[in-house]
Amino acid sequence: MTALAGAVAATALAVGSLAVDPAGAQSNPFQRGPAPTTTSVTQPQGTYAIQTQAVARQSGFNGGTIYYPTSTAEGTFGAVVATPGFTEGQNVLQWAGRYLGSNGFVVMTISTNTILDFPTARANQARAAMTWLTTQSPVANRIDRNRTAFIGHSMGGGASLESGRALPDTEAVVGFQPWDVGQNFGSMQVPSLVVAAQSDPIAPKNQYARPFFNQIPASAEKAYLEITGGHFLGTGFNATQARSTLSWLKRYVDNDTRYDQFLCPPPSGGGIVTYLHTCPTGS
Ligand code: 9J3
Repeated sequence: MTALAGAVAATALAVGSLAVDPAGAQSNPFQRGPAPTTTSVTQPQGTYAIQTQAVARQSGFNGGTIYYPTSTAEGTFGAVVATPGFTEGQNVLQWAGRYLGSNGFVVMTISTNTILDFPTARANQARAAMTWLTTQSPVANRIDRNRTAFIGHSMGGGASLESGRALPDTEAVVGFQPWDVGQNFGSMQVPSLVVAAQSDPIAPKNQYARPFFNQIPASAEKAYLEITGGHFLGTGFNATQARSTLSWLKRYVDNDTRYDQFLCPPPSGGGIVTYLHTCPTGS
């Protein structure tokens, strides 16, 4: 179900126990954490204390690391599976585990079955990992399994787009310098953020990120963020890339419109070369 439908369902089930704001209006049941500021969203660490847990190889994927908020006081969190690129280990997405986990998501970075797997194999593994994370993992009860997202670098970014296309009930996808072959994302229904690097000879933006963005229909909601830098931008913390990633996930996984300010009007500065978007606003 979409996050919006989930909100309606959750509201119908949980009415009476939900927090109310001082004005008496019902608050967003998926909102987590304090209101963001222009400073907070560009820090490598958010406000939640997090714990990490190593995951051994499982059926369908090669294990990984879970980053999750220690607190259960606010209820469950959305789930994010993060997939690395060709020859890369899960460590390249440690920054995303720490940043997104400490901002209120349960994140699992995964290792792929072999480091040479191509994007479709990576996508299959990411979806297996999401199923395991949300139903069988030690943190499954900390997760709202109706609120999921896929992110990844390079072939892991292409894999994330493939997973979103395959699972239209996914809330959001983010691809960092995505790379893939033989794909068309014209049937995408999931809000998708595509992050390109300006100087990337491995996944040149005009061959990969930009056509992927163009293929995704505007009805899905989409953005193309091009930043100065090279192919490995997605393998470490970059404040501009992180801010847009967090805002995209908060907006679509958590319905959190407090982050609209970082999506529309579009961000500028911080190395942004081009930002194309469907400019989502409101709830
Ligand atoms: O995952 C990636 O960094 C994609 C790179 C790539 O050039 O694959 C070529 C086979």
